Amino acid sequence: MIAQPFVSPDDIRAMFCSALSDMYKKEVPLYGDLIELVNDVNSEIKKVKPDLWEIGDRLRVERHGAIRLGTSEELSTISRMFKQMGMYAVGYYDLSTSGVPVHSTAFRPKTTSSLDKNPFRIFTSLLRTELIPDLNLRNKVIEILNERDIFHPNVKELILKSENQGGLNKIDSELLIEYSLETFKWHKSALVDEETYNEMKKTHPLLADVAGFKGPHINHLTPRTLDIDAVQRMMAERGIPPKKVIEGPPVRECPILLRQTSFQALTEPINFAGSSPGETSQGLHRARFGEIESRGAALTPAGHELYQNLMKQAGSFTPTDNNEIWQIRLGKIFQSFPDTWEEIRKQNLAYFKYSLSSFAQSQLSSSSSSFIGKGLEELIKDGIINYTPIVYEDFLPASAAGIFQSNLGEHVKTTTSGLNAKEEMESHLNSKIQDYFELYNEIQQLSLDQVKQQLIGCTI
Ligand code: OOG
Ligand code: NI
Repeated sequence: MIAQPFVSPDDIRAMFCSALSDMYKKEVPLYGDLIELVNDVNSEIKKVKPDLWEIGDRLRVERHGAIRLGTSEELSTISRMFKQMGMYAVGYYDLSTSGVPVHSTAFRPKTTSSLDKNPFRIFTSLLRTELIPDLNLRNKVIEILNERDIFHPNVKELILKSENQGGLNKIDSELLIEYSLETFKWHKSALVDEETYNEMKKTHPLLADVAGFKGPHINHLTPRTLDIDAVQRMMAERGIPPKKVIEGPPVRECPILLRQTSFQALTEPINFAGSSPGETSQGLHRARFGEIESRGAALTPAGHELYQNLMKQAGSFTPTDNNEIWQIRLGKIFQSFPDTWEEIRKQNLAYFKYSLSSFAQSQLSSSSSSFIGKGLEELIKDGIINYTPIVYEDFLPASAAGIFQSNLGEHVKTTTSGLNAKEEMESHLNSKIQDYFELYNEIQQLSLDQVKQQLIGCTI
């Protein structure tokens, strides 16, 4: 028998992303409407601005999703599952500082070629049961979570098989996707009875969402748009109720980081587990929504610091604000964040990819000596080297907390504790969480090294 070749993890991720998106479209038809709206807006923008730096082939398939897990064992298995799809833990987000009792990471591809192929990411939060103040409830939640198994047995077998043999063939890859969807699907039947559900919800709606169900249903998927302000305006016109405000920085000539908005979470009917066999009662649950994002340049630590300081100056969105007022306020404050790529680069606020200009390429064979002795700045000035911003592939903790809050409703904010939470998460992932600044820096440095190779003799 001829051995079948292994499918590349990048291809498995692309298949998984599209299967998950198809499943969610069926489960939440409004998400399908949102995708249509985003595709319409993106096609218009592409017509008017064909040279936009952020347009790539990946745009039509680009998504992120989010799940909320209950135990470290779940996190551990899911990280092994995502690894088969070329997704690794990048970035640590402690949301307990914003009053949400979880900490999170994002599983995503890391290399430029994998990102170009399909940048699918899943924002993955883990409930921190130690932040549940009532001890009885805390123990009850832990017990419920320890009893459930969110993975289909075939998934666990396939992960092991892939780990042992170094990959999966086509048939196994398809099976992995088929059975992994089981983990992310919606369960109309709650795992707990009405009383337990209400007790958890009263303490924090997140508890009910995580421990109240059989699995970590995907709670949103997010396509990427080239004009989030247009999508925000048009959502209401198309009967998609928008969130009040766009999270993140204001609209700019040079987009930075991440801007996000969503439609309000649906109120969905659920069946509680009966307290005696065969008996059920019904209730309503709010968790699932659709989100839109626009991505800009990845900022350096200095850029992030400036961003955070400016956001602090803006204060917080109050109930009397609306998106327009808020965006105008932000726009004014962000005047002190440079808005040309040249200035942003000179002040080292963002990461860039460097390449040889076509002019330089044509000169290479004839007179490469003319580059000798020149530094990066001079070569850029002379039109020898071009640069483009690197897209921000990650998340913003304050925006994430805003998204959580807007979709969970009002609740008591839990307090934070536990200094070593990140290390603890890493111990369950069996690896360090990748620092995203390091990743962007590597991509930037690699591009510089390549240019240097091409221009041997200059002193970049
Ligand atoms: C995750 C919210 C975070 C984002 O885009 O910032 C997120 C959640 O609600 O579970 O997806
Ligand atoms: Ni999101």
